[in-house]
Formats: sequence, C-alpha cells, structure tokens
Amino acid sequence: MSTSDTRSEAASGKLCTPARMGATGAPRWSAAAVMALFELPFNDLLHRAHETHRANFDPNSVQLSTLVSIKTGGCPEDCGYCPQAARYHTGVADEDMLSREEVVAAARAARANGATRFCMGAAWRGPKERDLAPVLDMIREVRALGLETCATLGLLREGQAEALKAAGLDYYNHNIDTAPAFYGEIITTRTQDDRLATLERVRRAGIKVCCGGIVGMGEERSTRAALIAQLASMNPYPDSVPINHLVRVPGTPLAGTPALDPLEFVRTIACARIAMPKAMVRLSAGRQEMSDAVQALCFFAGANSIFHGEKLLTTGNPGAERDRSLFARLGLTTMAAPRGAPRG
Ligand code: SAM
Ligand code: DTB
Ligand code: SF4
Repeated sequence: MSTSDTRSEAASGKLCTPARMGATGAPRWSAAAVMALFELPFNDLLHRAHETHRANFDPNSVQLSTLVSIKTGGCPEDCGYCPQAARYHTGVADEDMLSREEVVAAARAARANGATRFCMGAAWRGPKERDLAPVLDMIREVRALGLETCATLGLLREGQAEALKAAGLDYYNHNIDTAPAFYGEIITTRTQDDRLATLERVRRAGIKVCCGGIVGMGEERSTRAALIAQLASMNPYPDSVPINHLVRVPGTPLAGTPALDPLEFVRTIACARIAMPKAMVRLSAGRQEMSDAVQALCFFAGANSIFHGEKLLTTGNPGAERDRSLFARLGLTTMAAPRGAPRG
C-alpha cells in the first residue's frame, strides 16, 4: 500500500481504530493504531481529536490543578530528566518536608487562585512509614478545604495506598514516563513493572489513577505512539493523563536533548484524547516554554487540564496573569470543583 493510500485509509478511520476489545469491552489500542493516528495529516488528526473532545467534554472548560513540592530534592533515583535526583548537579537542594501549616497555606492560596485540585509531590523513591503519617494529615486538611486531593510520592508498598485512601486521597499520580523500549535509557533504578505494581495498588485501594508520561526526551515518534497505546490499554485507562513536555534542566543527563517540534507535541495530545476519550488530558510540564498559540492548539486537540501556579515542583510554570490572559483570549472557563462550594 502506498503512503497516500495508507493516509486516506487512516483519515477515513479504517486504520486508526482500537485493535481489540478489553475484558470489560473497553477498546484497547495497539502502538500501530496510535502510530497511524500520528501519521494523519495534522488537520485530520486535530479534527478527529476535537470531535472526540466535544463529544465527551465542554470544549471551553479547563480544570486547574496546583502542585506543591512537599519534599524537595535529594532523591536517590536516577530518572534522567529530573532536577531532584541527588546524583545530578542541578542546584536543587535536599530540603526538609514542609510543615502541615505550610501545605495548608499553599492549598488555601491555590483555592483562592481558582484551583480545584491540589497535588502534593515528594522527591522519594517511595514513602517510608515515618514519612507517610504527616502526609496523611496534610491530605485530611487539604480535603477539608473542599479541594480534590492528589499525591505523587513514588512507589507504594502494600497497605500504603489504603492508608492514603482512608485519609481522603482522590488521585494518585504515578507516571509510566515512556514506552518500555525506551524506558531503560532514561531510568535504571526502578522498572516499569515496579510502577505498574504501584498503579495496581492505587486502583485496588479505590483511588483514581493519574498516569501519563514525558515527551521530548529524544524518543522516536513510534515511542510516543507506544506510550499512548500503553496508557490507553490499561484496563480501565487512567482517569487523568498528564502529558509532560521535557523541561531541559541544566545538570540532568537530558539537558542537551534537541527540542521537539511543538506540532509533534500537539499531535501527542490529540492522540491521547482520541485513545482515551473520557480521561482528563493534562497539558503538564513545559508550558512556560510553550507559545500561547501552541497551548491553544493543545486545548483544541483535547487538553482540558493544566497545572496552574508560578511553579511546578522545582521549575517554572506560566504565572497566574499569563494564564488568565490566555484563557480570556481563548474564551476558556475554569472547571468548577466537583464537590460543590469550597468549605473552610
Ligand atoms: N518522585 C515521585 C515519582 O517519581 O513518582 C514523584 C514526583 S516526580 C517529579 C513526578 C513526575 O514528574 C515524573 O514521573 C515525570 O513524569 C515528571 N517530571 C519530572 N521532571 C520532569 C522534567 N524535567 N520535565 C518534564 N516532566 C518531569
Ligand atoms: C506530572 O506528570 N507532572 C508534574 C506532576 N505530575 C507531579 C511534575 C512536573 C515536574 C517538572 C519538573 C519540576 O518542576 O521539578
Ligand atoms: Fe526521584 Fe521522582 Fe525525580 Fe525520579 S522523578 S528522580 S523518583 S523525584
């Protein structure tokens, strides 16, 4: 079949369909089917993604999450992208955990700025038992403010997901980061299977799964397609899917990675939307370096959640004023908190 035949078949939807049905009847995606989406002409891909988006969500409404790093730096892992790994010289210091009061103050400020979800991140391989108790207190207090709670603390051991759930955790973020074939080039200190075991614990405990990855790490398009296919084939697929654009932090092994074509990033968002029609697709790290026009294309392609606030964990994020002005120019509104009016 010639490329143009493949393209016209793909555009008409014959190729770009889920490969098989999962046990519950949910469609599963093969890497080849997602690759066929990536290969569509840009307008065909965005048209299909936007139609999918519109069929499942208000296309003009975006959810705001705010991140706070409750334990910064000094991480023993070797994730090649990460400024918080102790072994890289990035200028990020190994700090003590924030106090409960500091976290609650940050959550109040996030709520005042319109965030409906508050995500607490820690630079750990996983929480030690003595670390978990203060985090559980933070979760209880943040939830009492009427915010949805999210935590990203690394690998969880047996029983820890249940403790987080009992404290009121709504979401746990744990990314698979990239497709299995490329994973070993980026991280060696924990496997993808370790991550999948944590995701399974989270799901079994009844916590919603937030799981995505990073693009722009020098991977091929086929790797991006395999990442989206792997996420979409989880049964069920994640409730929330953060798509991070690598933030190239000096001192990390990936600092010198050539820049990804911004339109390829938009394609990745579009493929995530088509393959996971009902997930919240979060335009995550990398927004500060992205033009407003590229962000607008991402929202058109199906992104409906962002991290809002001056900072991600250790790197910068567009300020509140830049987001406010972009939302005004695009006629976007922010999604209301799912549990109604904030308390506290
Ligand atoms: N330590 C925990 C873990 O790894 O699960 C939680 C925090 S970790 C910083 C959360 C995620 O942030 C990573 O899985 C990765 O996807 C993303 N991330 C970290 N550094 C990044 C960077 N420089 N650019 C883009 N995304 C990044
Ligand atoms: C996710 O997927 N992206 C966020 C959140 N989950 C925890 C983190 C991005 C971190 C970017 C690098 C930093 O600020 O340190
Ligand atoms: Fe540690 Fe998480 Fe950074 Fe990996 S991504 S080095 S586990 S903080």
